Amino acid sequence: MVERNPNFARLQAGYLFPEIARRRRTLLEKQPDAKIISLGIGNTTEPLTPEITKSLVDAAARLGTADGYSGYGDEQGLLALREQIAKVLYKDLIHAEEITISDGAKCDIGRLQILFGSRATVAVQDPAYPVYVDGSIIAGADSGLQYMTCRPENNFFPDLSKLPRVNLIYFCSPNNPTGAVATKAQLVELVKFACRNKSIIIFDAAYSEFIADRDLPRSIYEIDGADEVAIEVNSFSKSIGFTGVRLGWCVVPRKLKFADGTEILQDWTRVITTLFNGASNIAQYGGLAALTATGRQETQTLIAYYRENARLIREGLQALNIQTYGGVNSPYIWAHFPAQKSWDVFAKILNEAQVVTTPGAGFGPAGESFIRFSSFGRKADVQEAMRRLRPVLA
Ligand code: PGU
Repeated sequence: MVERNPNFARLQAGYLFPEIARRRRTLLEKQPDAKIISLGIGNTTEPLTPEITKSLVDAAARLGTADGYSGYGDEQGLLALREQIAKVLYKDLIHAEEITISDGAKCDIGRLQILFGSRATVAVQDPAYPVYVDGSIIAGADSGLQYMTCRPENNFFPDLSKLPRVNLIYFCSPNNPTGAVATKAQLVELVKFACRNKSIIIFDAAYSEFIADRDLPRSIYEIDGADEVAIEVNSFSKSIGFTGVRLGWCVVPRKLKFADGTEILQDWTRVITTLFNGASNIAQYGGLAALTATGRQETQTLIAYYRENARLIREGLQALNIQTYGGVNSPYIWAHFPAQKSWDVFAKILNEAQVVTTPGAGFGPAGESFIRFSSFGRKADVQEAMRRLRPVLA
């Protein structure tokens, strides 16, 4: 018999979102006619936009011709796409050669965990996207895991003076699940802390396109010195609805070095070339189209749609005297239910309103008593969900 990898025994139950899907199925078994609305998982619902759809179709059609066919590409991704990301999204703050194209931010987070291995010490925001903790546990990098509490009392920014020295600091802004966006001053503090402690920040900017406020940083590289201490992951999932198409990227600046002086990019490239054969060529042409002037406009329209949903949820909850956070420069609304258990509130909302949410406790201990509402949904469904919630939460 093969011995089970002991790391798996240390994971808490199943991954959060399949667990929520299981509870939804249980309700459907009991009430097959229930018209369930999901404001749970952050999964996009709106169709791909015209310019991007056309580029995907064209790319697929080219593959059906003798001249246009291509097989494996560069593992790092299409150079044209890397160049456009550097230019359009980073205003050349970083270089194309520092960008690798991937099949999504989650996949890159997993590969980064392979890069740093089981000896890395880790800090995560609490609450946080579960992949940082669960992935660290699977990689065996969870001994001494530090939780950086992020609650309304500290404006969802951790007290770094309490954090011991760690190798890796996962930081997500706009934050999943709290919806908080770090200010420039806060990120300056974070970067200085990482410089002082020789830590590496893994900055997850998957929701950066939701930032409307021009004073808020969209990338960690807007902060001086970040290119010496930070890796950034990002994705086309939420900005252009590529959750199913799959396309993302990772920035590993050349200035980032291991203790022995090796460029981290060198080993990252080794991971990519060994364990990943590159993102879909069709998807990459979709990404290129998203970075044209028309593609950028379409992205803004799509984001505006979800942002309007976020407003409806925020204002709907506030009208019920529920304290909410986020949902302005972020697709997530973080609602507070003091003195209640988040799984209980989740169950009440699911059973009495047939609305799926995400219980805050699923994101870490500091998420207890909070519920995350996702604005990814159809507007009519969001409106209906808010109507149903009124009698249940009033
Ligand atoms: N990073 C953050 C912070 C996320 O919230 C998500 C998706 C991802 C990365 C994944 O990006 P991809 O580029 O699509 O891989 N979070 C969603 C979906 C659930 C999940 O397990 O990824 C959520 O509801 O939190």
